[in-house]
Amino acid sequence: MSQKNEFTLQQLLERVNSRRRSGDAGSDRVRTITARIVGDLFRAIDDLDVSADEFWAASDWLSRLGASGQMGLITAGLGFDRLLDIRDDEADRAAGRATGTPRAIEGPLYIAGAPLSRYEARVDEEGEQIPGEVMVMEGVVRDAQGRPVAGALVDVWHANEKGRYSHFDPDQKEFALRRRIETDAQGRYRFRSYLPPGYEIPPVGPTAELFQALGRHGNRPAHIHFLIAAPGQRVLTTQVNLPGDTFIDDDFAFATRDGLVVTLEPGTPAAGYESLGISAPFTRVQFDFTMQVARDEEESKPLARMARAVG
Ligand code: MBD
Ligand code: FE
Repeated sequence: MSQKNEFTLQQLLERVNSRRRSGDAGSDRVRTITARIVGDLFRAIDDLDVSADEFWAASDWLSRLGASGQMGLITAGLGFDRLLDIRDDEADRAAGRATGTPRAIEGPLYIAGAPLSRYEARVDEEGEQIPGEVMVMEGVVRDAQGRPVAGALVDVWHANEKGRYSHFDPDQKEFALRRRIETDAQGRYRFRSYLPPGYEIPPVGPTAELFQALGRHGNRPAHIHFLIAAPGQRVLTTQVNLPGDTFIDDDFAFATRDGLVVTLEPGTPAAGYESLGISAPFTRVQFDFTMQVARDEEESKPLARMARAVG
């Protein structure tokens, strides 16, 4: 009897990874990466003696993960987002590029197109009810030489008092706690909001399921996200952390960076901040951003990761 269709693991893997339709070039890059990942998984299943039940449970979990929209939580929680930052940092060091403000992961909760204003903004909603400690964050966007960058777009977003982000949370208005601020002629920006609490993954869903099984928590320390773009400058994606949070050195997304923990200045007098509706002492946060020179046009495009992925 001929042995045309009976395979060992290795023979099967070779076939899976070498099949192609004649005349259809496809993508060598996709083939290379797919072959590596499938091969690594074949070996993991074999080495760890993964049962059929375990395999199909994992497959079902992945289906539910995709349907739930929580893929971005899992990539962050399993360290992939930080890994990409580590690799970019290494590439910068190897290329001798000025580092400037450390990068920090974008995370899965950015939404493009937030309301835009010049120099200053209220990131929180105006109103009687102030859901946290009043904060003004302000500073200058600088280039690698320390010169102010006028007309930089500072995109800022953070969680509400319950640790939830607008757009994903049906209880918040569109673009709540999301704004874009264009720096003035001196490169300055400032905004009023309130000190946000930390974030916790949804308690029910595929992410919580995996983290439970891993015995891990799903907490991020209090943080504020930034995506800063200016002509000729490399887009800077980063976050600042508020000091004093229990999880500051135990972020489930591994995104805290030593250079990005800000100092709070409580009791700052209101004088000079009236245009932000401030009439009593408040907590000030001072933070300057230093950008890198863009090596090419691509590096200065103000695209978030979703836009990069599809475009
Ligand atoms: C967040 O708020 C966040 O910033 C990241 C990276 C992941 C989940 C929630
Ligand atoms: Fe966040």
